[in-house]
Amino acid sequence: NEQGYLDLAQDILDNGAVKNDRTGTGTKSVFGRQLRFNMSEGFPLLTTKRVPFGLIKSELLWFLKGDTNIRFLLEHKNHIWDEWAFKNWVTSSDYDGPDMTDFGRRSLIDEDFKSQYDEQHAIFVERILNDDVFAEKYGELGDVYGAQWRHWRRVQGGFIDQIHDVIEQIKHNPDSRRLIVSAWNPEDVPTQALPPCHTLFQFYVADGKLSLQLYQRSADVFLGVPFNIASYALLLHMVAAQTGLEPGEFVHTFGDTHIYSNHIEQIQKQLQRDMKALPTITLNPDVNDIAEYTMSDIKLNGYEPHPSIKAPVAV
Ligand code: THF
Repeated sequence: NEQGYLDLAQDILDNGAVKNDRTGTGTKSVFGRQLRFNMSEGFPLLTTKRVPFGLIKSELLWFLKGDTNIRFLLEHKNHIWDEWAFKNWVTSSDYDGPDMTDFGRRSLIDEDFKSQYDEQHAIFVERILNDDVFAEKYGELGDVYGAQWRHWRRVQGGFIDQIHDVIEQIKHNPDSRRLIVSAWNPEDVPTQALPPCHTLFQFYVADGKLSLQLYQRSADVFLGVPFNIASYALLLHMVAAQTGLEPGEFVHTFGDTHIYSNHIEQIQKQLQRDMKALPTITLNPDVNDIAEYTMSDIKLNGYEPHPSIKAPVAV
């Protein structure tokens, strides 16, 4: 539950090892932790800061459609994956604007650079939305979750639709211990810009209830994890609805569990707040294909959190 999240953050602040990381930001981290969320207690969207649920919905719909192009996200005003597509654009030979090397870090420390970056980013977003050829080339993230979940490339040719297959297995073989969706492909990892953080998840059925456990190899506790908890809890609700089961527990298992050095003040502020009652969620019961949910088919009720707390995302 939410107290578990807050305790995890405090544990990292108190006991975490200081390490450097891929992004050069620096983190405090612990290894191997677990949180559990029982869906009967409410929908696990944090209340100690506002978490933008619309962005979580549109991102999950995007994954479930098997879409890997950020255009769909931009059409929903969702910018959480922009940096990764923007990086491909500004390092390509087609880009002839100002130098954007290391834009994530530089825009935090250099105001003039930040305004150049904001301008180039706005141009990029406009082009993805309005120029089909450009969008196809530079909006594409390639082998992210949508591809791994819905069209995993087979060595012999053709594709595997892991989401379709796991839903069929839950319906027809609920006692199976192989109800797994994997996003980790060792063959692809060396060439991936961002190898999947949500490496693998497994379903479990007992007493008419469906549970889901995620193994997350790398977890950005302040920015990413609140999104990740809500996203997999929503996925659990959707798969339960599609298989005629009640949502049970979401079990969130973590590998490298870290707080970025530029998120410390923000998490300390959050830790001083009191939790409020959790919201609930309602899905349109008439949807009978998991890829067919739209934004308005998913309703969040009674969410009254503390205000949001802003922090920079490490790229
Ligand atoms: N990279 C890093 N460093 N952290 C991550 O959490 C992360 N993700 C995804 C891929 N790479 C990652 C992207 N998910 C936000 C939230 C989730 C993201 C990326 C960014 C974010 O900035 N959230 C803000 C609100 C943003 C807004 O309003 O537009 C927030 O306050 O919550 C791991 O899944």
